[in-house]
Amino acid sequence: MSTLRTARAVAHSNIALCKYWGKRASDPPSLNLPATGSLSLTLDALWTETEVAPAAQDRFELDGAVHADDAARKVFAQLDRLWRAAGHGGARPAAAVRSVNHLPTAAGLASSASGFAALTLAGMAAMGGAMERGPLSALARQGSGSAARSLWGGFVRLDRGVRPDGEDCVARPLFPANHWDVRLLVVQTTSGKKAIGSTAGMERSRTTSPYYAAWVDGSDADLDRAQQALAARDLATLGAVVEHSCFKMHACMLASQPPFSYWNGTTLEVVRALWAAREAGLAGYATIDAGPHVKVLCEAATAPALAKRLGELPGVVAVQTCAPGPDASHEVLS
Ligand code: 2P0
Repeated sequence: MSTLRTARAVAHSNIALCKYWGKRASDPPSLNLPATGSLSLTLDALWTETEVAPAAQDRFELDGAVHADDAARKVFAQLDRLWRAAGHGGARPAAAVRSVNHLPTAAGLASSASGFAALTLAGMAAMGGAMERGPLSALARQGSGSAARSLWGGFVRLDRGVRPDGEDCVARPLFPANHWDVRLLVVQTTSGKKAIGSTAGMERSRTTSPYYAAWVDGSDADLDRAQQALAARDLATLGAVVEHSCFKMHACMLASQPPFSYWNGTTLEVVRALWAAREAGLAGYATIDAGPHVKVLCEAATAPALAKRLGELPGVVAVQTCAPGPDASHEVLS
């Protein structure tokens, strides 16, 4: 088949409980191989829906607006990659990509995980290629590292792998969404423009932070401990690993030259209030990504009280409560 069909996919966002930060050397660099493995929770309330259809020329529409920028270039580079992986030769047919992010308005939450996962599924389905999730995860990773994890629901692990071609750097589901009734509170703090993109931030950490080697060295042990705690549904043990992974990653950024941080003042106030709440018997554990928002892992029963308490802090714009989300899905429409 050298033409495209029309296919649509839905992929949910994910938050890393053990973080990916830094890339290992790869040839070509577009393999996008992580220096650390990661472990994530897929979220029910945040997702991207993407349709790939034949068109007279390439066109990328995101949330109703046509883009011809760096984001569009990355989208079409991903379709080129999928075309080759599907076994087709020659030029890829032109495609219209329409994507809608169902993320809270202006939340400043990353959409690249759900976005590249949905694009990979819809694109491969439109091209008539194999839909096995493992190889698709390796392809999604090349669009964006965190996207490799968004093909599955529940709790997902992405090992860094050792092969130069990255074929063992593929995510896999550890536990389905119904394994454990946890919640992830997305505590949104007011946001300015990001100081530095995450790809550039990772590279600055790798090349200048004296803590980078320690960060990478500790990551496999964190993953194993987190997986064991997940299996046992042991929140205190898992939470300790989650915070350790998060704060090691942010310490690595602070120790870079020049230093950088994604936090604002409220970020730290939320963390301090969370720790105080924990002392008072409301157990929640913080993780923070390449942005100023705080994500809090807690049991379902604790979530309402914790959300209320953190939502009342000055500088907190909103608190969204997310449950474990489902697998990504796709359908071929015509
Ligand atoms: C993560 N982050 O594991 C980590 C934690 C941010 C902090 O993955 O360069 O957009 O496209 O592979 O996946 C954000 O970076 O980076 C990220 P690229 P990505 O979720």
